[in-house]
Amino acid sequence: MKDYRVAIVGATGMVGHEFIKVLEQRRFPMASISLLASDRSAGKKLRVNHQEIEVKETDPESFLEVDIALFSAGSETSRYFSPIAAQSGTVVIDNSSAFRMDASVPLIVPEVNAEDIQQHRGIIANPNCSTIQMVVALNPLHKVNPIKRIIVATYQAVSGTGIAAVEELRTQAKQVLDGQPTTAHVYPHQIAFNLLPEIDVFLDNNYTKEEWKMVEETRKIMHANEIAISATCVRVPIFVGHSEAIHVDFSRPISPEEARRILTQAPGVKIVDDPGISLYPQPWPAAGSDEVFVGRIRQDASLPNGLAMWVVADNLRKGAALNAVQIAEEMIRRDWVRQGG
Ligand code: NAP
Ligand code: 3JN
Repeated sequence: MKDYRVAIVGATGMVGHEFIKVLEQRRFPMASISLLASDRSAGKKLRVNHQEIEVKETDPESFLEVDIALFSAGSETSRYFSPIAAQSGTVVIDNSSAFRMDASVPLIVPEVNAEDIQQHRGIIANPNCSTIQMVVALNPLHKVNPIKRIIVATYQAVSGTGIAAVEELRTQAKQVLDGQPTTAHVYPHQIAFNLLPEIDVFLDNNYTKEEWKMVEETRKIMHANEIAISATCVRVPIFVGHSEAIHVDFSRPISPEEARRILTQAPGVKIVDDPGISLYPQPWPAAGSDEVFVGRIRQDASLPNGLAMWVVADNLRKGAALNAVQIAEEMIRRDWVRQGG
C-alpha cells in the first residue's frame, strides 16, 4: 500500500478540523501531513493520529513535497495557491467556489461523476455543501427517469459559515435566554431563534450566490444543462447539518415506492422514512454521519410526475471534508496520484 504526502490548507478552520477527523477515521494512507493556515495561526499545534503537528503559514514553497493538497481556506487563498501547488505536481482538491465552474476543472461528487476526475489538470473542485447532498439523492432517480425541474428550499447550519458563526450563534442564544440584547457580527441580523433567507451575496437576478451555485453546480455535476432549477437558501440556528425540502418534476410518473426502491440501492444514501412513527431525517442525529439521509418521500400533489422529499446531511462531512477525501480515495484507487513519500 502506497502512502501519500498530504497538506491541509485552512487546517485551523471548521472544515480543516473535519479534514483531520475524516483522514484519521478513514485511516487515509499518509506518509506525512502538513497543516497550513495564515500567519495568524502559524506556530499553533494540532493533533493528528496522536501526534502534535505545528501549523505553518501557507507560502509558495509549502507544496514542493506534497502529493495531495486539501484546500479549505476560502476562494481567494485557493485562487492564489492552487495553481502554484498544481504546478509543482501536487493534486489539489479545492473546497472553495474559485474553480467550480471553470470548464477545465472537474467538479466531483464521487457517487455521481467519479469518471470526470480523469480530465483534471491538477485541480479538482469540491462542490458546495447544499449541492452535494441534493445530487447524491437525485442523480440515482434522474438516471432512471430524467428530471425536468427541481424546486429546493434549504435550511443551512451556521457551521457552513465557519468558526466565527458557530461562536456567534452560541453567544447570541445565551444572550437571548438571559434576556440580554444581542449584537450581530457575522450575519446581517441576529441568527439565534431566527431565520435568514440570505446566504452569500445577492446577485443582479435577486437570487443569492449560494442559490445560484446550487443551480449551476447541479447541472455541471449531473451533465444536465436542461434541468430547470430554482433554490431558496435559508440560514437556520442549527450548529451542524443542512436540510433540504426538494420538489422534483420527472419526465414520467414515478411512485414514492419506486423512488424508495432506487434510493435504497444508491451509494451514499440512507432512507429514513416511516411517518407513522415520526421517522424522518433530522440534522441533530445526522451530525457526525457520512450518509445523505432521505425521507418524507411522497407524491407531489401539485404535479402528475412529481415527488417531494426531505434530505439531510452533515454539511462539514459529506458537504465538505468527507467528499473531498472520497475524491482523493477514488484517485488513489485508480492509481491517478503521484506518490513521492
Ligand atoms: P473558517 O472556520 O473560518 O476557517 C478558515 C480557514 O482558512 C482557517 O484555517 C484560516 O486560517 C484559513 N485562512 C484564512 N485566510 C488564509 C490565508 N490567507 N492563507 C491560508 N489560510 C487562510 O472557515 P471554514 O468553514 O473552515 O471554511 C473555509 C472555506 O472552505 C470557505 O471559505 C469555503 O471556501 C470552503 N467551504 C466549503 C464548503 C462547501 O460547501 N464545500 C463548506 C464550508 C466551507 P487562520 O486560522 O490562520 O485564520
Ligand atoms: O454557507 C454554507 O452553508 C456553505 C458555505 C460555503 C462557502 C462559504 C464561504 C465561501 C463557500 C462555498 O463553498 O461556496 C465559499 C466559497 O468558496 O465561495
